[in-house]
Amino acid sequence: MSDTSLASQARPPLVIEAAELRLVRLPLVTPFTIATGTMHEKLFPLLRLFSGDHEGVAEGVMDPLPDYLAETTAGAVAFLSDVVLPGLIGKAFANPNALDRHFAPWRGNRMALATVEMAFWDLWARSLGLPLQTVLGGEGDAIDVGVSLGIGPINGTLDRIRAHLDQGYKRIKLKIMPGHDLALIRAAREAFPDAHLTVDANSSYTLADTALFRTLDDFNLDYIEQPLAWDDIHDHAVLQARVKTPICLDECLGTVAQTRKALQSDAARVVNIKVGRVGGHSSARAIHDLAAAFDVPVWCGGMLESGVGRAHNIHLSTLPNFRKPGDTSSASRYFSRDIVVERLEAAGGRMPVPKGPGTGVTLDHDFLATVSADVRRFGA
Ligand code: OSB
Ligand code: MG
Repeated sequence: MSDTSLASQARPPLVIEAAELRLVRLPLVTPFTIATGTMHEKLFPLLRLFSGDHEGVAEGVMDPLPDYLAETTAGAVAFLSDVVLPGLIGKAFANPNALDRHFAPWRGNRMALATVEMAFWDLWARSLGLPLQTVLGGEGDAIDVGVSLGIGPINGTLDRIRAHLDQGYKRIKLKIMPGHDLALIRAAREAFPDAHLTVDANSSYTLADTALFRTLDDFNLDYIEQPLAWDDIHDHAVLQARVKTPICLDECLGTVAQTRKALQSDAARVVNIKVGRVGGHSSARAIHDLAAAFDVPVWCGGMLESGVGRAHNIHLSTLPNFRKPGDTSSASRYFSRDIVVERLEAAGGRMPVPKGPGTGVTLDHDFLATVSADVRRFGA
């Protein structure tokens, strides 16, 4: 077994010499509608950290409005620019866990802090000349992937399901909300009796909708993702006791401690891990290990990431308890042009892991310049 223990790396600590933060705006090929609204473009902070000849890159997954979780793009950019990044310049960290300790006093802001943490993992892996998956403890050169389909007319959704199954995607996740649920699920199951189907409600129901979720037990769904309030683990435990279909939590799980409470109370029999949502790779890995101890499978969620975040997600997904297909589908489904040179495309429902040190992807600087705003430098 290769030694990935952080403490054993007898190397000088990495000094964060400089940082660069910018806003990137990419139009979406297909508008994406979920219970809370429709996205037409992806606006995200892109962070580069520099040390010697090496660079690490990550993107923030918070949204412009606090309608998925509480963080916002504007809030994150202010927090990173005014507080976090100035405090990091010139500081040395032996490994990514040391960075976690630096952030420990701060509450919330998991997505903002994850942006820094993930960029540092990339930087650190590149400085060691190792793929991100290797330093995270994963292996394998491809991962299973599914797709997440937004809300739309039923007939069009059935066509999209068929097209993605034909491409080999291993699981279809359908977004639902009150008034857009049973008829869609019934039609999808009738048309595709053997497909791995799941639904994601993005917190749009309450326990008053228990009868609907009991009905869904008839449709052989792999799981029901985040049916109830974004901050209510307890009610999900109550619902899980009332239905047979496994409940999967997304929004509710921001920390390892929250995940422990969910697993101990049987509020989640499947766990969606989004690296950004949980504060970075260290926390994602701890949640992965905790879920494994409960024999609960995890899968990697997505936030319509560019190739930068997508590559981070793919590397993480090579850890062994990622036992269900993730949302990390082909970049071309989201963007007509990506900000990385490498094309992150799935084939036959398998997404190849980008090769080389760190995330294995390289910024396309010429294109990036045309979609960037508000570029800020910190340090040298
Ligand atoms: O709940 O998983 C979610 C996108 C934006 C906000 C929340 C969610 C999603 C997705 C998209 O489902 C997953 C993807 O294709 O990246
Ligand atoms: Mg979700």
